[in-house]
Amino acid sequence: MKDFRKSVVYQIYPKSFHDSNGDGFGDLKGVTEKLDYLQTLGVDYIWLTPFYVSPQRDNGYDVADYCNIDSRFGTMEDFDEMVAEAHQRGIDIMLDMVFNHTSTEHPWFQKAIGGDEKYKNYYIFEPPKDGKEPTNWTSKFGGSAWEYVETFDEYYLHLFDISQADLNWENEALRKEIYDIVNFWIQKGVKGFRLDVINLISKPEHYVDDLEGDGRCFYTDRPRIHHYLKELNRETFGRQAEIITVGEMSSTTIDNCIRYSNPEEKELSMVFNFHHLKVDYKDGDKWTRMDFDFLKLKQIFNEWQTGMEEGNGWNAVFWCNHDQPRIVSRFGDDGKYHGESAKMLATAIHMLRGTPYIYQGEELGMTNPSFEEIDQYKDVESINYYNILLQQGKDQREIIETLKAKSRDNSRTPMQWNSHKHGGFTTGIPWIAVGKNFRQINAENALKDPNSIFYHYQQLIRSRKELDIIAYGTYQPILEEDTHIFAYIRAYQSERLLVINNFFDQDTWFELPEAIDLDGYESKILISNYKDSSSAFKKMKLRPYEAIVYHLE
Ligand code: TEU
Repeated sequence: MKDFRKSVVYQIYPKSFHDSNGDGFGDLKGVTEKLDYLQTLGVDYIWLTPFYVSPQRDNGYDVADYCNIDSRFGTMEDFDEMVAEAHQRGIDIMLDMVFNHTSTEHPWFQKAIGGDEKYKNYYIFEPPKDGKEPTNWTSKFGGSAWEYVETFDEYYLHLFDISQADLNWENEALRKEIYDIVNFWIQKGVKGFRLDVINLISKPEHYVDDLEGDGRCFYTDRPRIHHYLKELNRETFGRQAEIITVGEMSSTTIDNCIRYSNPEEKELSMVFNFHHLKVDYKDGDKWTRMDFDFLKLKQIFNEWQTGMEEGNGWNAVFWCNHDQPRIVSRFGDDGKYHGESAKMLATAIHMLRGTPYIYQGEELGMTNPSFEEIDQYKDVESINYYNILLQQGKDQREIIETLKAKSRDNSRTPMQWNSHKHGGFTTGIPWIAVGKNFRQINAENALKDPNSIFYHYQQLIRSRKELDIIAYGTYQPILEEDTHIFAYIRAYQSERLLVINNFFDQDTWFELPEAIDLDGYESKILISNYKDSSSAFKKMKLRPYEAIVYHLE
């Protein structure tokens, strides 16, 4: 049985991964065709974002049928073939389950607005207050979180798009439907689940205005959430020890994440949190531009690493996903030090205590595409905010500059396979444009170059299999005040790992603090991103974005 702490998960956004039939839209057969590539990389699981029947307003996070495959992605036969072919290569499948909301095209919602009380109770309908929305809460994608339904003179809640209606988890019949869906996929051989914004499902009994914020304090990590997760676990994946789960936790806390992921609580295997990816938000607002705050980034990692370790919780560790800009363009350098910085960022994350997640193309150092025109953007959130910022009177060019840095489409451009037209993603017209640098940055080039970012990732993954310390070691931050270096020590039995990362494009000096006693160890370099890194670890000059991991025995 696989140990999720020794595993690495690779995230696939099927729509942008590989198109097998030339319709410009990636599909499941396209995934199957690329399994050899993933086996070469060495990953244990692939997490596929939703490919279920959906109107695609939010690229599949608006599900209209949880147990069938959207024809754009293929058929159930294609799915079965993908699972079988993946298993043959030692790769298991993790599915993305969106249970905070459904599409308004889901038959449940259609019956609900048709007046069927049973299904109306699957959702959250509230009467108007003073002739207006029940509360002042805002949607994560902009605008009110409530949409009016004239026939009932009531509003339904949607924390995301208008077409994503929030489900009522208080309703036992709804919960039962959800367990049936999870069990359906378990029977089909799925070995993992990623649960979309799962910490938002516990809603309040009474709906009131949020006088200080957007409403999130009323539905984030609320008390019933732990009850729901325990029940979900008991009724579905908890019955099979080998199934792993990861919860996507929005605006969460360490204390809650310990409860979500401590094995004794019987909720989930691990959790995503996003605090480290908000260090380039000015005053907490995503739609601003600012250099990342390096000391804050370190502080957040250190708090989460030590906090989760103390509570016996488990983090999913990551830089990239389909909602985040490309990390090399964000905290690295997508120009002069492209290779060095991409490898450094990979090293910094993979050596942490937690299960690493790699987002498609990250292993190639794919960059933000710098789309200049609004019609190149496809994401509902980006388009909504473009309009909101325009209405606020912001300059159109300025808004595009912000989208270039912040849009979720930055990570959704097609996977760059080779230097053929559209990067080898499709023989048709891709649904979203391919990054302009696909002739240099692509999988074919990476596989030919022994020095590529790809092989650095491969080595990090292999090391995790070979050395228990990477999975099981404790975490100790060092040089917490250093303004250039992110460094830490992992310890396991009599072994140590010393992990040193220069996050900037200048030379800087590393010196092991005197209080840290690493005398008497034999040291060797486990991995580094320069050919001739110093083998002495106590004091050294680090070059731009240099990353070195010493294994001490
Ligand atoms: O995302 C949850 C979420 O709140 C964010 O990642 C959000 O996209 C971002 O903070 C907005 O700035 C999950 C999915 O990953 C995302 O793709 C979906 O759109 C969303 O849930 C709704 O299902």
